[in-house]
Amino acid sequence: MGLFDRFKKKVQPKKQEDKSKQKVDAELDDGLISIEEFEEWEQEQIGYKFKQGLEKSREKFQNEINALMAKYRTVDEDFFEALEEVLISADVGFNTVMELTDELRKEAQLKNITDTKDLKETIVEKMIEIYERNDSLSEEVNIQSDSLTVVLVVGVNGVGKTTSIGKLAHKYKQEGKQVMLAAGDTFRAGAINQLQVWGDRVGVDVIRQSEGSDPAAVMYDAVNAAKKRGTDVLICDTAGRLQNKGNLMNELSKIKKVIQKVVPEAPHEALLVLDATTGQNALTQAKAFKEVTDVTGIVLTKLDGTAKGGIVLAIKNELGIPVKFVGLGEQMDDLQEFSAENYVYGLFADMIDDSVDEALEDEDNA
Ligand SMILES: Nc1nc2c(ncn2[C@@H]2O[C@H](COP(=O)(O)OP(=O)(O)OP(=O)(O)O)[C@@H](O)[C@H]2O)c(=O)[nH]1
Ligand SMILES: [Mg+2]
Repeated sequence: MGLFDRFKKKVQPKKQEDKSKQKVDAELDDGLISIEEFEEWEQEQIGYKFKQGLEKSREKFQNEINALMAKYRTVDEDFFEALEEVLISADVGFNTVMELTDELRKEAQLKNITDTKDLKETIVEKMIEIYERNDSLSEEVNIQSDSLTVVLVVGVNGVGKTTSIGKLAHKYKQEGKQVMLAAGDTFRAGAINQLQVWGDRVGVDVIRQSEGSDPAAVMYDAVNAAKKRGTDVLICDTAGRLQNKGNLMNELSKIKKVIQKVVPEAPHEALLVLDATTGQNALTQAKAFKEVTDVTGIVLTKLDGTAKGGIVLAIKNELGIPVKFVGLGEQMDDLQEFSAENYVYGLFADMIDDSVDEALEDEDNA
């Protein structure tokens, strides 16, 4: 099934939602549901979250691509070079851009596309294709269904580790799981309290020791407590120091060792948090962390704060680590499981909606 057919399926229920909005409006008189309630419900839709969170990227990307198509009307080498520039400026990553445009060149030739406007859909399709190509990388989060799951969260200072842990705790608690947090960042002043605030907000226990104590000791306590209390998911905060690779490597391997004393197959996930607004620097951090520990997935935060959302493609394609979660805002439910389809929808929503509308109209007229 082609990409746009998949989106058609996605958008059709949305059209029904529009209808239900009319119904909602009708019911308003009866005082059954308020506009606020409807908006709240609308905002809970996941596609909508991606659309909202990627607004900055979408605006920049769509404006630039539209400008490009207005300037270059025929598909030629000048057009491809200008397209490469647009993609690189969106942080898609040099190698990924080259791969993408090479394939677009071939596809244009194969399908005999000469008008740049007719290449729009193909650009979107190729982006998803490149993303999904390396399918051995599962985006699925390794959560045990019947025993303790330990999630270790690592990353440099300020990328959003603690915030993401709070949001993750909220997510799993919402799913009915018993969640516990471990305050493993004993290094930065205030870090333990910051995690405690999240624990209180979400309503989950935080295992902590005093500032400056050994993070491995905190983890050991936490895993034991989690096991004893029958916790489902234990999420561990860590300090984000990369200034000294040797130290970091020692610290992380010590933490892993003590966790494994209690749960041999743990940690089930070692999530590296990267800040999308730092662009290519995020890739450099990921490479450095890959050298010191086994990273099982990426949490890409602050996508809502950048117009360069193309970084997701670069991460997957150039690092070979799956993006498992994305941060799309500062609210508790703004951390979402990553989906290539929702992501690309967020990047091109207006264009996709238009194209799907056209297709639906054609169907209606047929
Ligand atoms: N807009 C936005 N802000 C975010 C997101 N994730 C985190 N932040 C903000 O980023 C800032 C840093 O987040 P923290 O969670 O404290 O980062 P950290 O990695 O734990 O930092 P250290 O403990 O200092 O290493 C906070 O102001 C968060 O609100 C996101 O997805 N979107
Ligand atoms: Mg922190």
